[in-house]
Amino acid sequence: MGYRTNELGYPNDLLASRSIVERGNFALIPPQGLVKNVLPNFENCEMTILATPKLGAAFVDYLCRVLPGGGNKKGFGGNGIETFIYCLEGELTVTIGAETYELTTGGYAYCPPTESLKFENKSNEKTETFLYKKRYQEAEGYAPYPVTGNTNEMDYQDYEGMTDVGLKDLLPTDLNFDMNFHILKFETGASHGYIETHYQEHGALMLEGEGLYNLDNHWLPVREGDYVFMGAYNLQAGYSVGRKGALTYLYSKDCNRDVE
Ligand code: UGY
Ligand code: MN
Repeated sequence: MGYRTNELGYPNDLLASRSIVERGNFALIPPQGLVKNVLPNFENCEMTILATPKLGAAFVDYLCRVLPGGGNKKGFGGNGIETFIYCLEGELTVTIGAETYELTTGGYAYCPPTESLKFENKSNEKTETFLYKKRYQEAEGYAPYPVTGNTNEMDYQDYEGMTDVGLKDLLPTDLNFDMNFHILKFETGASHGYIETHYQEHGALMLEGEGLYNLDNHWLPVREGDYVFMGAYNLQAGYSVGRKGALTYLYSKDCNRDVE
């Protein structure tokens, strides 16, 4: 009948949804609640808009499914807007200025605000990506530059002294950058060491596993595929529980700047 069904065969989330939206503070958006959009310059791309300023975020996050032959050839961002793309699954050819990069699963590219991000799926399979844009917050004497890498080729560092929580920094941590992307991995049973309360915002995509997430002192179940927005000063902590292995997520965090 065209219903999206869950693993038990019931229609998804018609009677209740796990989505919670506390505008300006936090939101939990499971994949069952997401819709697809068409946006200018994204050809043969299925776009899903996640956090935006309407939710209280200073950035915009998207899921972007790039169909074979699809992409953004005119360019995304530039004119003061920095952008970032993460390849969740598949292959993507990315161009920033005169340089071209071939991304595979786990690959990513940061495009500074002076350039626009162009990309194309030259493969025969769809490519799943996560996209981000934000107005770059300038600081005299500093300028960011293009960065690419692949998280599958990076090692985890112990997070805040805990051996069962690992962190990958995707961008350099120097003052040229006003934000960073990270991957955080909690082994089953691991959690943040405390409930964070900070000025910086996050958009987080759960990549694998399941657990509980404290959002403003509500402990909410989260699992692979869920998207979480954490606004400024939102109380927050992750706790990996369940049978699906480590809870891992990709997230952005503004850094190296305060309010202008
Ligand atoms: O760095 C952070 O603020 C990060 N640990 N926050 C989070 O995962 N919610
Ligand atoms: Mn945090």
